[in-house]
Amino acid sequence: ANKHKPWIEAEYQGIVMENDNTVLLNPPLFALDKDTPLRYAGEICGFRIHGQGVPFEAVVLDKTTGEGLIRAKELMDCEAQKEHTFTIQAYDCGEGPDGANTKKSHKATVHVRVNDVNEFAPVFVEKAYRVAVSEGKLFERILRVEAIDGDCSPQYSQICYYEILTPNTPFVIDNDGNIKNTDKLEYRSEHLYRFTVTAYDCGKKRASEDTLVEIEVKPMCKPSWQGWTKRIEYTPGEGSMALFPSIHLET
Ligand SMILES: [Ca+2]
Ligand SMILES: [Ca+2]
Ligand SMILES: [Ca+2]
Repeated sequence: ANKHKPWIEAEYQGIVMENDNTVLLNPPLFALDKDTPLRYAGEICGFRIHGQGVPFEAVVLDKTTGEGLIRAKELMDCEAQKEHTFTIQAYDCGEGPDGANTKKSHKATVHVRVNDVNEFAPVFVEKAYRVAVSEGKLFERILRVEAIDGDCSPQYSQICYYEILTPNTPFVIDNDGNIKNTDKLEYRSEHLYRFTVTAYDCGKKRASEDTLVEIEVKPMCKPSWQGWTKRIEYTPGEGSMALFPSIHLET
């Protein structure tokens, strides 16, 4: 007779690497049956997975010990789905070879997390950046460049470093992509700076394409007199006349 139903834990945590299908389960999957060592009634014949479109299957490795494993039916894609939750149930072999009167365990919850693989390189939002700044000033920030990354985890999708590749520029970039000048720029010596910048994700994968930054230097306006003309019309006998009524110094 088959007196007892199999027993499994209430909950399991699984980890599967992206692009793989082996699930590491904690705790390991063992279905226990108190009818052991009775043949059939004390043996585990299978696991059943419940849930809609669950891309996992469970197989029995050893009928006698009730050891089983869960594996993905297809290669996992972290970018498509990071976590899968489903339920699993064990059943014994019943009362004979025909599998009559099998008993099922309760349903256990399984959470499987997909671990990210660093497949994507950072990509700059803009192919090139151009900005114009006044000469003679030190700026807190001239512009910000930004790269994004398609991986699913912070480690492999966040940008950890930006780097100016062109040597000897009077600019620095911080880890958020903010660019500032290290020296006051002078229109007389350089009208336009061009340099390339790259980015690395926190897994040290470099951007597939660098971006170009162009910084145009605008001359400061020199102070000059405005509102005067070289020629003045004066009709004799009109008395006094202001020479340049709207003259002012523009800076
Ligand atoms: Ca049993
Ligand atoms: Ca990445
Ligand atoms: Ca990935």
